[in-house]
Amino acid sequence: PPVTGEPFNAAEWLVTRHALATPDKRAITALDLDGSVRTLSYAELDDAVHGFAAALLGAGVRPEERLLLCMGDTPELLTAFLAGLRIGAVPVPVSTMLKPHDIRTLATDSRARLLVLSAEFADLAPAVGGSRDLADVVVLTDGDLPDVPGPRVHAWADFVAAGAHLVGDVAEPYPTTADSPAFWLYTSGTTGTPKGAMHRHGSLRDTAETYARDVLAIGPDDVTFSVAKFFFAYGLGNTMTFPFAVGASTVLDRSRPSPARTAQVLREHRPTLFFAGPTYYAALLSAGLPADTFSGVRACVSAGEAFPAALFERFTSTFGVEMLDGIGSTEMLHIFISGRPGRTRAGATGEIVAGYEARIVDDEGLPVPDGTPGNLYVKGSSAATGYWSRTAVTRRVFQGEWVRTGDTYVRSADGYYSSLGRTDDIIKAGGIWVSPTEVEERLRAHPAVNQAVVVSVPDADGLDKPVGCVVLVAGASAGADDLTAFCREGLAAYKRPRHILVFDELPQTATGKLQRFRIRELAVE
Ligand code: 3SK
Repeated sequence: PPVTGEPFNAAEWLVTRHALATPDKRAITALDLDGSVRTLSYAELDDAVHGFAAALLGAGVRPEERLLLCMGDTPELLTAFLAGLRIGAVPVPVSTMLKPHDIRTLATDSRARLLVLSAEFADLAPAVGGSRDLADVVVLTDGDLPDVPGPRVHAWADFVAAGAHLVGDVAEPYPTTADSPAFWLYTSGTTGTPKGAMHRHGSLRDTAETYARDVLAIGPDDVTFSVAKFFFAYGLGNTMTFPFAVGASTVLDRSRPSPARTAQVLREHRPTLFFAGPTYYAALLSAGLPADTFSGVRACVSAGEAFPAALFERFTSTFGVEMLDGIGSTEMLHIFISGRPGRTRAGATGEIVAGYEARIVDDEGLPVPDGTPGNLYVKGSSAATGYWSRTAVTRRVFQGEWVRTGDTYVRSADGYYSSLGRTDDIIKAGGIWVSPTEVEERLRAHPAVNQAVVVSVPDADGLDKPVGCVVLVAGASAGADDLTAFCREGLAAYKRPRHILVFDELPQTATGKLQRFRIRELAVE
Protein backbone atom coordinates (compact mmCIF):
# COMPACT_ATOMS: atom_id res chain seq x y z
CA PRO A 1 0.00 0.00 0.00
CA PRO A 2 1.20 3.59 -0.61
CA VAL A 3 2.73 5.45 2.31
CA THR A 4 0.37 8.03 3.81
CA GLY A 5 1.30 11.67 3.21
CA GLU A 6 2.93 13.83 0.59
CA PRO A 7 6.00 12.02 -0.78
CA PHE A 8 8.94 14.28 -0.02
CA ASN A 9 12.62 13.65 0.58
CA ALA A 10 14.55 16.72 1.64
CA ALA A 11 17.88 15.52 0.17
CA GLU A 12 16.25 15.00 -3.20
CA TRP A 13 14.62 18.43 -2.95
CA LEU A 14 17.75 20.25 -1.80
CA VAL A 15 20.34 18.66 -4.09
CA THR A 16 19.21 16.10 -6.68
CA ARG A 17 16.64 18.48 -8.11
CA HIS A 18 19.39 21.02 -8.90
CA ALA A 19 21.88 18.35 -9.98
CA LEU A 20 19.40 17.49 -12.72
CA ALA A 21 18.46 21.06 -13.66
CA THR A 22 21.75 22.94 -13.18
CA PRO A 23 24.43 20.26 -12.70
CA ASP A 24 27.42 22.57 -13.12
CA LYS A 25 26.14 25.30 -10.83
CA ARG A 26 28.41 25.72 -7.82
CA ALA A 27 26.89 24.40 -4.60
CA ILE A 28 29.83 24.69 -2.19
CA THR A 29 33.01 26.72 -1.82
CA ALA A 30 34.91 25.00 0.99
CA LEU A 31 37.83 26.67 2.74
CA ASP A 32 40.39 24.56 4.50
CA LEU A 33 42.40 25.61 7.54
CA ASP A 34 45.36 26.61 5.35
CA GLY A 35 43.08 28.77 3.19
CA SER A 36 43.04 26.29 0.28
CA VAL A 37 39.73 26.19 -1.57
CA ARG A 38 37.68 23.25 -2.89
CA THR A 39 34.51 23.72 -4.89
CA LEU A 40 31.65 21.31 -5.58
CA SER A 41 28.96 21.68 -8.21
CA TYR A 42 25.45 20.38 -7.55
CA ALA A 43 26.24 17.32 -9.69
CA GLU A 44 29.42 16.61 -7.68
CA LEU A 45 27.62 17.05 -4.38
CA ASP A 46 24.79 14.80 -5.50
CA ASP A 47 27.29 12.08 -6.51
CA ALA A 48 28.99 12.33 -3.13
CA VAL A 49 25.60 12.07 -1.37
CA HIS A 50 24.68 8.98 -3.38
CA GLY A 51 28.08 7.45 -2.60
CA PHE A 52 27.78 7.96 1.15
CA ALA A 53 24.13 6.86 1.12
CA ALA A 54 25.18 3.59 -0.54
CA ALA A 55 27.91 3.16 2.07
CA LEU A 56 25.36 3.61 4.86
CA LEU A 57 23.20 0.90 3.29
CA GLY A 58 26.28 -1.29 2.98
CA ALA A 59 26.96 -0.89 6.70
CA GLY A 60 23.40 -2.02 7.39
CA VAL A 61 21.98 1.33 8.51
CA ARG A 62 18.18 1.20 8.53
CA PRO A 63 15.64 4.02 8.07
CA GLU A 64 15.08 6.10 11.22
CA GLU A 65 18.32 4.97 12.84
CA ARG A 66 20.37 7.85 14.16
CA LEU A 67 23.71 8.98 12.73
CA LEU A 68 25.68 11.18 15.09
CA LEU A 69 27.81 13.68 13.15
CA CYS A 70 30.56 15.53 15.00
CA MET A 71 32.29 17.33 12.18
CA GLY A 72 33.63 20.69 11.13
CA ASP A 73 31.79 22.64 8.44
CA THR A 74 33.01 20.67 5.40
CA PRO A 75 31.45 19.24 2.23
CA GLU A 76 31.62 15.83 3.96
CA LEU A 77 29.42 17.05 6.82
CA LEU A 78 26.73 18.15 4.37
CA THR A 79 27.26 14.94 2.38
CA ALA A 80 26.78 12.72 5.44
CA PHE A 81 23.74 14.72 6.57
CA LEU A 82 22.05 14.61 3.15
CA ALA A 83 22.95 10.94 2.60
CA GLY A 84 21.27 10.12 5.91
CA LEU A 85 18.12 11.94 4.76
CA ARG A 86 18.27 10.16 1.41
CA ILE A 87 18.05 6.70 2.98
CA GLY A 88 15.45 7.77 5.57
CA ALA A 89 17.92 7.63 8.46
CA VAL A 90 18.13 10.45 11.02
CA PRO A 91 21.34 12.52 11.09
CA VAL A 92 22.09 14.29 14.36
CA PRO A 93 24.78 16.98 13.92
CA VAL A 94 26.28 17.75 17.31
CA SER A 95 28.46 20.50 18.67
CA THR A 96 32.14 20.28 17.87
CA MET A 97 32.84 21.86 21.25
CA LEU A 98 31.71 18.79 23.14
CA LYS A 99 33.87 17.02 25.68
CA PRO A 100 34.19 13.20 25.52
CA HIS A 101 31.65 12.66 28.30
CA ASP A 102 29.14 14.87 26.45
CA ILE A 103 29.41 12.86 23.25
CA ARG A 104 28.96 9.67 25.23
CA THR A 105 25.77 11.13 26.74
CA LEU A 106 24.44 12.02 23.28
CA ALA A 107 25.40 8.67 21.75
CA THR A 108 23.54 6.93 24.57
CA ASP A 109 20.53 9.27 24.57
CA SER A 110 20.07 9.13 20.80
CA ARG A 111 20.85 5.37 20.63
CA ALA A 112 23.05 6.31 17.68
CA ARG A 113 23.76 3.50 15.23
CA LEU A 114 26.72 5.22 13.58
CA LEU A 115 29.08 8.06 14.42
CA VAL A 116 30.97 10.18 11.89
CA LEU A 117 33.89 12.28 13.10
CA SER A 118 36.20 14.72 11.36
CA ALA A 119 39.87 13.88 11.94
CA GLU A 120 40.32 16.69 14.46
CA PHE A 121 37.62 15.14 16.69
CA ALA A 122 38.86 11.54 16.40
CA ASP A 123 40.02 11.63 20.01
CA LEU A 124 36.34 11.71 21.03
CA ALA A 125 35.83 8.23 19.57
CA PRO A 126 37.06 6.13 22.50
CA ALA A 127 34.44 7.77 24.73
CA VAL A 128 31.63 6.16 22.71
CA GLY A 129 33.11 2.66 23.02
CA GLY A 130 30.54 0.44 24.67
CA SER A 131 27.53 2.52 23.55
CA ARG A 132 24.88 -0.16 23.16
CA ASP A 133 23.55 0.67 19.68
CA LEU A 134 26.71 2.04 18.06
CA ALA A 135 27.97 -0.38 15.39
CA ASP A 136 30.18 1.83 13.18
CA VAL A 137 32.45 4.83 13.56
CA VAL A 138 33.59 6.62 10.40
CA VAL A 139 36.52 9.01 10.64
CA LEU A 140 37.29 11.54 7.95
CA THR A 141 41.02 10.87 7.84
CA ASP A 142 43.75 9.29 5.75
CA GLY A 143 45.81 8.79 8.89
CA ASP A 144 45.64 6.42 11.84
CA LEU A 145 42.25 5.33 13.13
CA PRO A 146 41.37 5.65 16.80
CA ASP A 147 41.07 2.54 18.91
CA VAL A 148 37.44 2.19 19.97
CA PRO A 149 36.31 -0.88 21.89
CA GLY A 150 33.12 -2.27 20.32
CA PRO A 151 32.13 -0.66 17.02
CA ARG A 152 33.86 -1.14 13.66
CA VAL A 153 36.06 1.87 12.85
CA HIS A 154 36.48 2.97 9.22
CA ALA A 155 38.31 5.67 7.34
CA TRP A 156 35.82 7.73 5.27
CA ALA A 157 37.31 6.69 1.88
CA ASP A 158 37.29 2.97 2.75
CA PHE A 159 33.74 3.20 4.06
CA VAL A 160 32.55 4.80 0.81
CA ALA A 161 34.52 2.32 -1.35
CA ALA A 162 32.95 -0.60 0.49
CA GLY A 163 29.45 0.60 -0.41
CA ALA A 164 30.17 1.46 -4.05
CA HIS A 165 28.37 -1.62 -5.39
CA LEU A 166 25.13 -0.39 -3.77
CA VAL A 167 24.95 2.99 -5.53
CA GLY A 168 22.16 1.69 -7.76
CA ASP A 169 20.10 0.96 -4.64
CA VAL A 170 20.00 4.66 -3.69
CA ALA A 171 19.12 5.95 -7.17
CA GLU A 172 15.67 6.56 -5.69
CA PRO A 173 15.48 8.03 -2.20
CA TYR A 174 13.78 6.08 0.58
CA PRO A 175 10.05 6.91 0.28
CA THR A 176 9.86 9.49 3.04
CA THR A 177 7.02 11.99 3.31
CA ALA A 178 7.06 15.59 4.47
CA ASP A 179 6.13 14.25 7.91
CA SER A 180 8.80 11.56 8.12
CA PRO A 181 11.44 11.88 10.83
CA ALA A 182 14.44 13.65 9.27
CA PHE A 183 17.03 14.92 11.76
CA TRP A 184 17.51 15.95 15.35
CA LEU A 185 19.27 18.88 16.93
CA TYR A 186 20.22 18.85 20.59
CA THR A 187 19.41 21.91 22.63
CA SER A 188 20.69 22.51 26.14
CA GLY A 189 18.65 25.45 27.42
CA THR A 190 19.95 27.04 30.59
CA THR A 191 19.81 23.94 32.78
CA GLY A 192 19.42 20.19 32.55
CA THR A 193 20.63 17.53 30.13
CA PRO A 194 20.37 18.25 26.39
CA LYS A 195 17.11 17.46 24.64
CA GLY A 196 16.95 16.16 21.06
CA ALA A 197 14.46 18.30 19.09
CA MET A 198 13.07 16.05 16.34
CA HIS A 199 12.46 17.58 12.92
CA ARG A 200 10.59 16.36 9.84
CA HIS A 201 11.70 16.33 6.19
CA GLY A 202 9.10 19.00 5.45
CA SER A 203 10.49 21.37 8.12
CA LEU A 204 13.53 22.18 6.00
CA ARG A 205 11.33 23.27 3.10
CA ASP A 206 9.09 25.17 5.54
CA THR A 207 11.95 27.38 6.78
CA ALA A 208 13.08 28.00 3.20
CA GLU A 209 9.59 28.98 2.11
CA THR A 210 8.94 31.25 5.07
CA TYR A 211 11.95 33.11 6.44
CA ALA A 212 14.35 32.63 3.52
CA ARG A 213 11.76 33.64 0.95
CA ASP A 214 9.80 36.25 2.89
CA VAL A 215 12.67 38.06 4.60
CA LEU A 216 15.87 37.24 2.71
CA ALA A 217 14.25 36.93 -0.73
CA ILE A 218 17.08 34.52 -1.45
CA GLY A 219 17.71 33.66 -5.10
CA PRO A 220 20.04 31.45 -7.16
CA ASP A 221 22.68 34.18 -7.45
CA ASP A 222 23.10 34.51 -3.70
CA VAL A 223 26.13 33.20 -1.84
CA THR A 224 25.68 32.54 1.88
CA PHE A 225 28.34 32.53 4.57
CA SER A 226 27.52 31.71 8.17
CA VAL A 227 29.86 32.16 11.10
CA ALA A 228 27.34 30.13 13.12
CA LYS A 229 28.28 26.53 12.47
CA PHE A 230 26.07 23.88 10.87
CA PHE A 231 25.32 22.03 14.11
CA PHE A 232 23.27 25.03 15.30
CA ALA A 233 19.76 25.23 13.83
CA TYR A 234 20.67 28.76 12.78
CA GLY A 235 23.82 27.60 10.96
CA LEU A 236 22.10 24.64 9.32
CA GLY A 237 19.54 26.88 7.66
CA ASN A 238 22.07 29.54 6.65
CA THR A 239 24.65 27.10 5.37
CA MET A 240 22.54 24.48 3.65
CA THR A 241 18.77 24.81 3.58
CA PHE A 242 18.45 28.36 2.29
CA PRO A 243 21.06 28.32 -0.47
CA PHE A 244 20.23 24.80 -1.62
CA ALA A 245 16.49 25.45 -1.62
CA VAL A 246 17.01 27.87 -4.52
CA GLY A 247 20.12 26.41 -6.20
CA ALA A 248 22.39 29.11 -4.77
CA SER A 249 25.81 28.45 -3.23
CA THR A 250 27.32 28.39 0.22
CA VAL A 251 30.78 29.14 1.59
CA LEU A 252 31.92 26.63 4.22
CA ASP A 253 34.82 27.52 6.49
CA ARG A 254 35.94 24.84 8.90
CA SER A 255 38.24 27.17 10.83
CA ARG A 256 37.43 28.85 14.11
CA PRO A 257 35.87 32.21 13.29
CA SER A 258 37.98 35.32 13.73
CA PRO A 259 37.40 38.85 12.41
CA ALA A 260 40.54 38.70 10.25
CA ARG A 261 39.48 35.42 8.68
CA THR A 262 35.92 36.69 8.15
CA ALA A 263 37.24 39.82 6.43
CA GLN A 264 39.36 37.62 4.16
CA VAL A 265 36.38 35.38 3.29
CA LEU A 266 34.22 38.42 2.55
CA ARG A 267 36.94 39.87 0.32
CA GLU A 268 37.85 36.72 -1.56
CA HIS A 269 34.54 34.85 -1.84
CA ARG A 270 32.05 37.72 -1.94
CA PRO A 271 29.10 36.24 -0.03
CA THR A 272 25.90 38.23 -0.46
CA LEU A 273 24.27 37.09 2.78
CA PHE A 274 26.27 36.97 6.01
CA PHE A 275 25.07 35.34 9.23
CA ALA A 276 26.43 35.73 12.77
CA GLY A 277 25.26 36.77 16.25
CA PRO A 278 25.55 40.05 18.17
CA THR A 279 28.64 38.97 20.10
CA TYR A 280 30.43 38.27 16.84
CA TYR A 281 29.23 41.53 15.30
CA ALA A 282 30.70 43.30 18.33
CA ALA A 283 34.02 41.52 17.75
CA LEU A 284 33.98 42.55 14.08
CA LEU A 285 33.32 46.11 15.10
CA SER A 286 36.19 46.13 17.59
CA ALA A 287 38.63 44.66 15.09
CA GLY A 288 39.07 47.94 13.20
CA LEU A 289 38.12 46.43 9.82
CA PRO A 290 37.90 48.75 6.79
CA ALA A 291 34.54 50.44 6.25
CA ASP A 292 34.05 48.61 2.93
CA THR A 293 34.40 45.14 4.52
CA PHE A 294 30.74 44.35 3.83
CA SER A 295 30.54 46.03 0.43
CA GLY A 296 29.54 42.80 -1.31
CA VAL A 297 26.99 41.78 1.34
CA ARG A 298 23.38 42.73 0.69
CA ALA A 299 22.27 41.80 4.22
CA CYS A 300 23.82 40.75 7.51
CA VAL A 301 21.63 38.54 9.66
CA SER A 302 21.78 38.26 13.42
CA ALA A 303 20.18 35.80 15.82
CA GLY A 304 20.96 33.92 19.01
CA GLU A 305 20.62 36.77 21.45
CA ALA A 306 19.01 40.20 21.53
CA PHE A 307 20.90 42.82 19.56
CA PRO A 308 21.62 45.85 21.75
CA ALA A 309 20.36 49.00 20.02
CA ALA A 310 23.62 50.93 20.45
CA LEU A 311 25.65 48.10 18.93
CA PHE A 312 23.16 47.79 16.07
CA GLU A 313 23.49 51.50 15.29
CA ARG A 314 27.28 51.43 15.53
CA PHE A 315 27.61 48.39 13.31
CA THR A 316 25.27 49.58 10.59
CA SER A 317 26.68 53.11 10.55
CA THR A 318 30.29 51.86 10.49
CA PHE A 319 29.81 49.37 7.67
CA GLY A 320 26.78 50.79 5.88
CA VAL A 321 25.17 47.38 5.57
CA GLU A 322 21.61 46.25 6.27
CA MET A 323 21.34 44.31 9.53
CA LEU A 324 18.40 41.95 9.96
CA ASP A 325 18.00 40.90 13.56
CA GLY A 326 15.81 37.90 14.28
CA ILE A 327 14.73 35.38 16.83
CA GLY A 328 14.40 31.71 16.11
CA SER A 329 14.83 28.57 18.13
CA THR A 330 16.07 25.05 17.75
CA GLU A 331 12.47 23.95 18.27
CA MET A 332 11.15 26.14 15.42
CA LEU A 333 14.25 25.34 13.32
CA HIS A 334 14.84 28.91 12.21
CA ILE A 335 13.81 32.54 12.55
CA PHE A 336 10.14 33.42 13.03
CA ILE A 337 10.35 37.09 14.03
CA SER A 338 12.72 39.28 12.04
CA GLY A 339 13.68 42.71 10.88
CA ARG A 340 12.91 43.20 7.20
CA PRO A 341 15.04 44.97 4.62
CA GLY A 342 14.32 48.69 4.67
CA ARG A 343 12.21 48.63 7.83
CA THR A 344 14.41 47.45 10.67
CA ARG A 345 14.21 49.18 14.02
CA ALA A 346 17.21 49.27 16.39
CA GLY A 347 16.32 47.71 19.72
CA ALA A 348 13.38 45.71 18.30
CA THR A 349 13.83 42.18 16.98
CA GLY A 350 11.36 42.84 14.18
CA GLU A 351 8.04 41.68 12.75
CA ILE A 352 6.44 38.26 12.44
CA VAL A 353 7.71 36.26 9.46
CA ALA A 354 5.03 35.26 6.90
CA GLY A 355 3.87 31.74 7.68
CA TYR A 356 4.24 32.11 11.46
CA GLU A 357 1.93 33.47 14.13
CA ALA A 358 3.00 34.80 17.51
CA ARG A 359 1.09 35.61 20.63
CA ILE A 360 2.13 37.18 23.88
CA VAL A 361 0.31 35.97 26.96
CA ASP A 362 0.35 36.52 30.72
CA ASP A 363 1.08 33.83 33.29
CA GLU A 364 -2.52 32.60 33.04
CA GLY A 365 -2.16 32.17 29.27
CA LEU A 366 -4.36 35.18 28.42
CA PRO A 367 -3.28 37.52 25.61
CA VAL A 368 -1.81 40.81 26.84
CA PRO A 369 -2.43 44.13 25.05
CA ASP A 370 0.26 45.66 22.85
CA GLY A 371 2.85 47.41 24.99
CA THR A 372 2.52 44.91 27.85
CA PRO A 373 5.27 42.33 28.35
CA GLY A 374 4.35 38.66 28.38
CA ASN A 375 5.39 35.17 27.41
CA LEU A 376 6.02 34.68 23.71
CA TYR A 377 4.40 31.69 21.98
CA VAL A 378 4.83 30.89 18.31
CA LYS A 379 3.03 28.74 15.79
CA GLY A 380 4.38 27.52 12.45
CA SER A 381 4.81 24.39 10.40
CA SER A 382 8.57 24.14 10.98
CA ALA A 383 8.03 23.31 14.68
CA ALA A 384 9.75 20.16 15.90
CA THR A 385 7.51 17.21 16.65
CA GLY A 386 8.86 17.12 20.21
CA TYR A 387 11.94 16.13 22.19
CA TRP A 388 13.19 12.57 21.90
CA SER A 389 12.18 10.53 24.94
CA ARG A 390 11.29 13.62 27.02
CA THR A 391 7.52 13.54 27.36
CA ALA A 392 7.09 15.89 30.32
CA VAL A 393 9.17 18.73 28.90
CA THR A 394 7.71 18.14 25.43
CA ARG A 395 4.24 18.72 26.85
CA ARG A 396 5.34 21.90 28.59
CA VAL A 397 6.92 23.37 25.46
CA PHE A 398 4.81 22.01 22.56
CA GLN A 399 1.25 22.96 23.48
CA GLY A 400 -0.99 21.92 20.61
CA GLU A 401 -0.06 24.10 17.65
CA TRP A 402 1.74 26.59 19.87
CA VAL A 403 5.32 26.44 21.06
CA ARG A 404 6.37 28.19 24.25
CA THR A 405 9.58 30.08 23.55
CA GLY A 406 10.54 30.90 27.14
CA ASP A 407 11.19 34.48 26.07
CA THR A 408 9.52 37.59 27.40
CA TYR A 409 8.49 39.89 24.59
CA VAL A 410 6.50 43.05 24.07
CA ARG A 411 4.73 43.99 20.84
CA SER A 412 4.29 47.58 19.71
CA ALA A 413 0.99 48.78 18.26
CA ASP A 414 2.57 48.70 14.79
CA GLY A 415 3.65 45.08 15.08
CA TYR A 416 7.31 45.21 16.14
CA TYR A 417 8.38 42.64 18.70
CA SER A 418 11.08 43.51 21.25
CA SER A 419 12.88 41.10 23.53
CA LEU A 420 12.89 41.73 27.26
CA GLY A 421 15.04 38.69 28.05
CA ARG A 422 14.19 35.14 29.00
CA THR A 423 10.93 34.59 30.79
CA ASP A 424 12.74 33.67 33.95
CA ASP A 425 15.22 36.54 33.66
CA ILE A 426 12.77 39.40 33.61
CA ILE A 427 12.92 41.45 36.77
CA LYS A 428 10.04 43.03 38.60
CA ALA A 429 11.48 45.74 40.82
CA GLY A 430 9.14 47.67 43.06
CA GLY A 431 6.24 46.11 41.15
CA ILE A 432 7.45 47.40 37.78
CA TRP A 433 8.94 45.28 35.02
CA VAL A 434 12.61 45.96 34.43
CA SER A 435 14.15 44.52 31.31
CA PRO A 436 17.63 43.18 32.03
CA THR A 437 18.36 43.75 28.33
CA GLU A 438 17.72 47.46 28.62
CA VAL A 439 19.89 47.88 31.70
CA GLU A 440 22.63 45.73 30.15
CA GLU A 441 22.56 47.88 27.07
CA ARG A 442 23.09 50.95 29.20
CA LEU A 443 25.99 49.34 31.07
CA ARG A 444 27.59 48.20 27.82
CA ALA A 445 27.42 51.75 26.51
CA HIS A 446 30.02 52.68 29.19
CA PRO A 447 33.45 52.70 27.50
CA ALA A 448 35.03 50.62 30.29
CA VAL A 449 32.45 47.81 30.10
CA ASN A 450 33.02 44.77 27.91
CA GLN A 451 30.26 42.38 29.06
CA ALA A 452 27.24 43.07 31.23
CA VAL A 453 24.52 40.85 32.61
CA VAL A 454 21.76 42.05 34.90
CA VAL A 455 20.10 39.52 37.14
CA SER A 456 17.54 39.82 39.86
CA VAL A 457 18.80 39.25 43.37
CA PRO A 458 16.54 39.38 46.42
CA ASP A 459 17.36 42.17 48.86
CA ALA A 460 17.21 41.92 52.64
CA ASP A 461 13.41 42.09 52.44
CA GLY A 462 13.27 39.33 49.85
CA LEU A 463 12.27 41.82 47.14
CA ASP A 464 13.92 41.33 43.77
CA LYS A 465 16.34 44.03 42.76
CA PRO A 466 18.44 44.32 39.59
CA VAL A 467 22.15 43.67 40.09
CA GLY A 468 24.67 44.35 37.35
CA CYS A 469 27.52 41.87 36.79
CA VAL A 470 30.18 43.25 34.49
CA VAL A 471 33.52 42.40 32.96
CA LEU A 472 35.63 45.42 32.14
CA VAL A 473 37.50 46.07 28.91
CA ALA A 474 41.13 44.85 29.33
CA GLY A 475 43.18 47.59 30.99
CA ALA A 476 40.15 49.80 31.74
CA SER A 477 39.09 50.78 35.21
CA ALA A 478 35.71 51.81 36.53
CA GLY A 479 34.29 51.44 40.00
CA ALA A 480 30.82 50.29 40.91
CA ASP A 481 29.93 53.87 41.88
CA ASP A 482 30.94 55.23 38.46
CA LEU A 483 28.86 52.63 36.70
CA THR A 484 25.85 53.18 38.94
CA ALA A 485 26.06 56.91 38.30
CA PHE A 486 26.28 56.22 34.57
CA CYS A 487 23.12 54.09 34.77
CA ARG A 488 21.32 56.74 36.78
CA GLU A 489 22.06 59.22 34.02
CA GLY A 490 20.62 57.04 31.28
CA LEU A 491 17.82 55.08 32.94
CA ALA A 492 14.71 55.71 34.97
CA ALA A 493 15.69 55.47 38.64
CA TYR A 494 13.78 52.25 39.31
CA LYS A 495 15.73 50.48 36.57
CA ARG A 496 19.22 51.24 37.84
CA PRO A 497 21.14 48.26 39.23
CA ARG A 498 21.15 48.46 43.01
CA HIS A 499 24.61 46.88 43.06
CA ILE A 500 27.28 46.42 40.44
CA LEU A 501 29.73 43.56 40.75
CA VAL A 502 32.91 43.46 38.67
CA PHE A 503 34.18 40.01 37.60
CA ASP A 504 37.25 38.86 35.69
CA GLU A 505 34.99 36.67 33.55
CA LEU A 506 31.39 35.49 33.44
CA PRO A 507 30.33 31.84 33.08
CA GLN A 508 29.41 30.81 29.52
CA THR A 509 27.96 27.69 27.93
CA ALA A 510 30.05 25.57 25.53
CA THR A 511 28.41 27.54 22.71
CA GLY A 512 29.47 30.87 24.16
CA LYS A 513 26.16 32.02 25.61
CA LEU A 514 26.33 33.69 28.97
CA GLN A 515 24.87 31.41 31.66
CA ARG A 516 22.49 33.65 33.51
CA PHE A 517 21.51 31.14 36.13
CA ARG A 518 25.18 30.69 37.14
CA ILE A 519 25.78 34.43 37.06
CA ARG A 520 22.75 34.84 39.31
CA GLU A 521 24.29 32.34 41.75
CA LEU A 522 27.53 34.34 41.76
CA ALA A 523 25.64 37.57 42.32
CA VAL A 524 23.70 36.10 45.25
CA GLU A 525 26.96 35.00 46.91
O1 3SK B 1 18.79 31.71 18.63
C1 3SK B 1 18.12 31.97 17.63
O2 3SK B 1 17.58 33.07 17.52
C2 3SK B 1 17.97 30.96 16.52
C3 3SK B 1 17.76 31.42 15.25
C4 3SK B 1 17.60 30.53 14.23
C5 3SK B 1 17.66 29.20 14.45
C6 3SK B 1 17.88 28.74 15.71
C7 3SK B 1 18.04 29.62 16.76
C8 3SK B 1 18.29 29.04 18.14
